[in-house]
Amino acid sequence: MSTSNESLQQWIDEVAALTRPDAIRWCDGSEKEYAGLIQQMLGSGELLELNRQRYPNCYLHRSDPSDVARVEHLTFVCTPEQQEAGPNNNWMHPQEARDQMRALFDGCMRGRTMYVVPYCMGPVDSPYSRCGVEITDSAYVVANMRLMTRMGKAALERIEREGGFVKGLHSIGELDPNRRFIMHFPQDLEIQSYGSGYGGNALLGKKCHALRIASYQARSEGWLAEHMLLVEIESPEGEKHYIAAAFPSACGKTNLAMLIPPAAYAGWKVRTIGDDIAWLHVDEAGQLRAINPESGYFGVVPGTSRKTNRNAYEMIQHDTIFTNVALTADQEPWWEGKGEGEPAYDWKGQPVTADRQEPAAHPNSRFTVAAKQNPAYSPLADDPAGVPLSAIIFGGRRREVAPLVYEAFDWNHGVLVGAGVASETTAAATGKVGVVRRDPMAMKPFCGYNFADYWGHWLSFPARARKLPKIFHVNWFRQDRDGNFLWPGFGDNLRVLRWIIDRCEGRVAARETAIGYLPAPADLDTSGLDIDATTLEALLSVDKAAWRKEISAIGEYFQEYGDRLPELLAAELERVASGLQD
Ligand code: SAT
Ligand code: MN
Repeated sequence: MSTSNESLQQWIDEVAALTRPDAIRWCDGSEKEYAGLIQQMLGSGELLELNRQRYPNCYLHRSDPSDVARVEHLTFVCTPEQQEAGPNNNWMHPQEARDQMRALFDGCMRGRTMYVVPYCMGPVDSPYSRCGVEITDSAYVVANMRLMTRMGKAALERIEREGGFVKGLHSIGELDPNRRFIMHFPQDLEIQSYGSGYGGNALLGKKCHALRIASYQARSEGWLAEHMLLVEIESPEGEKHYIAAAFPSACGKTNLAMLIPPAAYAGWKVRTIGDDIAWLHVDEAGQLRAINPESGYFGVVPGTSRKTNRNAYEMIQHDTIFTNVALTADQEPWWEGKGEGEPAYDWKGQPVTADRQEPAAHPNSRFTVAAKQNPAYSPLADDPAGVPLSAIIFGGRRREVAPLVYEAFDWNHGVLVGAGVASETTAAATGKVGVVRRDPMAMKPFCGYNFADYWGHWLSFPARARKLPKIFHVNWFRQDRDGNFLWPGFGDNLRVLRWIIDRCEGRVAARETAIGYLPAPADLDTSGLDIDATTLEALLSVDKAAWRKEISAIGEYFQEYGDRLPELLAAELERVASGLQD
């Protein structure tokens, strides 16, 4: 196979000359091709077949134990000027990065097959979608890309029609952490990733393209590429709302996107449009609309049970690739919080002992599954026009300070709310877990340019759009002194979404506070919940002293951005700070 797109053909030839693969294989995205790759990986040991009766067409992949999460310290944005990448990114000069990567890629595919994977992020017929080609020497990456993106023939046809595409070059290399880099060249719409086979490091359509490169591209083209789930909520009366929500990795985006209404909410319907990434565009009528550029989910497995997320639990019973979960004695996948079965082998394949200290499944073990397997899948995920947004929600994992929910005064204040997001770190990236860090718009690891310029871009939307969604902040993770969660979370989060929707419709009042509008306890529906007045008060109040500290911490954080920080954002911070004085 070859292509009529000359720049694509030339790039493939150059990469082949550098990496020296034994064979080159174009991927067409067909069922047959996927089946063949699975057979090949079963033969090579890259995949293990799971219990065929209980988990048909499900496979387990065990990563190299040093390669189980994104590596932020090895991820770089390579722009000519360091200031373009900003203090939020690791930076390297493009030439230096290219030289370094060239040395790594030199001859790295000897004895291997080089796969050429054309893909489209977003519905193939949507004007909002963008294409890319990933070249990789990993069959596991190809199989995952087929589940996560619209991969193959149709994508290649669009590339040949349109011309432009993002170039992503990937090799697992030697899986040596000392020879591992994920480099982005936003000006050239190019990604180079070496030495990791894991998720966001290796499936280049996801974080590398759909967030880092896309955010850069979106800025110059007037749209936004965001780390957001997309969910459709339908009331018993048939009123529909579309909500986008940004939370850091492993903070419950997938659970919220697939929420099962609690018993008290019979007749409400919640459908998933996306669980990780949203691209936001202003349409011709001036309305902000969103598409999910992905077509599958790469979700955290531990904690997924019939009780916590029945939709996710059901969708991963068949045709799923599991990565780094544990195994039962009869070859079923097992993880902490599954609620059934017992592990016999841990994620490394070692027999599990009764006195084990470590979890049997890796805390960042993942499922890869096609979105259509989700019982709550919304066909609107395939709509080229996307969905009109009613609300944008920001959130993080905070033991204290942030109330259960509050609404920003207006869009510009909402940008401050997003820019001020902080969250405890999780196992989705290597490093310490549970440390509070600033994670603006949940984009800290994913924004492809200087955050100051990114906030400026967000602040440009009132001038671009006639109808913008309202902005909210939520925190499902408040704890008491003994570490108990104050809010039940999961399905009951619909109660909070209901307040949000009522605010969008102007149906419910709110208490004005210095940080934004909060629900009066009586306006948040807690009927049937076992939650006392004191707890509710704690969830819905603003501790001024704690917030003065919070605002001053945000101010300190903003100082890293120097005079590049938009004045409007500094003014919003000032406004909130002065409201907290009295
Ligand atoms: O590894 S991924 O980046 O794909 C998942 C995540 O961290 O959100
Ligand atoms: Mn994510």
